[in-house]
Amino acid sequence: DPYANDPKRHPAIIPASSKPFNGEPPSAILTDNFLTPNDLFYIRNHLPVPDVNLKSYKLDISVQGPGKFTSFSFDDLKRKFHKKSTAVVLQCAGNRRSEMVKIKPVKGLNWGTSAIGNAEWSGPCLDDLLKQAGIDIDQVTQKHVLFCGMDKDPAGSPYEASIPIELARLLKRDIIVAYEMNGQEIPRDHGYPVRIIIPGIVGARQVKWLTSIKLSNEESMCHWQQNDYKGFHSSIDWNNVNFKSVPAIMELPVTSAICEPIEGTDLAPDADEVTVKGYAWSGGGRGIVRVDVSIDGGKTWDSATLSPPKQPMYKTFAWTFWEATLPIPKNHKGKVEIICKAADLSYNVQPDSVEGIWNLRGVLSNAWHRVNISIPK
Ligand code: MTE
Ligand code: MO
Repeated sequence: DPYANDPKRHPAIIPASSKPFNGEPPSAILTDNFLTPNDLFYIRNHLPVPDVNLKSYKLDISVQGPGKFTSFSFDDLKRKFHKKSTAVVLQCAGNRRSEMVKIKPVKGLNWGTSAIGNAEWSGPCLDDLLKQAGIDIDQVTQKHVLFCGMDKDPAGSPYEASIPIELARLLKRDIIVAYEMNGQEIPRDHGYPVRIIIPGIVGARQVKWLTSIKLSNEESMCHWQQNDYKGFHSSIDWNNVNFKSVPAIMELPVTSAICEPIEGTDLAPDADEVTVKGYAWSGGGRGIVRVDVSIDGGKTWDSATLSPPKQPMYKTFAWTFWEATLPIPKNHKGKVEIICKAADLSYNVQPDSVEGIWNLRGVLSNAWHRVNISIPK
């Protein structure tokens, strides 16, 4: 069993699959901590978790063509470079897929609203590493940066992802070659000893168990770069899908979710208000400017109070928690629907329903989030 050596997981993590292991924390736990505790951070593995020996660990850097080649030990990464720390959200492209499944079945893990987490990642920035290797990212002619992991499929192919060179330039000093997660060594499930953190983009490119970085003329040929993690309209099915027709998902769209109260909560019969809490986040470092909440199914709205992270609005890589206390409508019939929706710095908003964004793989599920609660009479 290639999974026999996988690490133990916190009992609160709700499994979505066991081999490979995938799981998310209960949503009400998420809003307890701005920095999601390491053992409660969602886990998204495609393959068995590698067991990496720190002494023999090497990070290889290479450039296609000139073949420039450098290698760093774990000690090099820790001692030779300035250590940068940033709070960055990782979110799986499939977060909130379970809402899409209700419209029509899709292929993928049945994630709730917690395939997302926010951690402080520390390590050298990619630009410093490349400079040390004699590579100026603004000058190279290669078009992609490839990140290769140490986890392999039965045929021996590793998990790999890539980003376009323009994105690497844009995020130049924000990309972290991380060896710490929330001030501790990165747990095995999250990429021990080293993973790449590319702020503002989809989880799938945040390669764990990082073993090499390559500047290349072609993007990664890995299955999860080429034939997965792409978005399509709702008439594309598994018979007519052409994965070559659209680019790999990078920056994610604006999203928000209600973490408390949870679906099906019973309030006290005499409750006259309810406190609602959740998260909001957008890709590309776009800060959150507004979270709107409704307790009457979207007829009227209130503004939630935001707790923005201390990051610049154009480089808001962490999430924004929000909270609102809403009066229970007098004419409620024993049930109310709470809704939240966020706007980001570009005034991008969330779609009001899942129908219009349904896609065969159940990714990019960012419709208004709805939670139904009861007030017994
Ligand atoms: N990196 C490797 N090497 N192998 C993987 O399976 N999964 C990716 C990404 N990096 C993956 C990987 C996906 S799809 C996501 S959403 C994030 O890691 C999840 O990171 P986490 O498990 O630390 O939450
Ligand atoms: Mo993912």
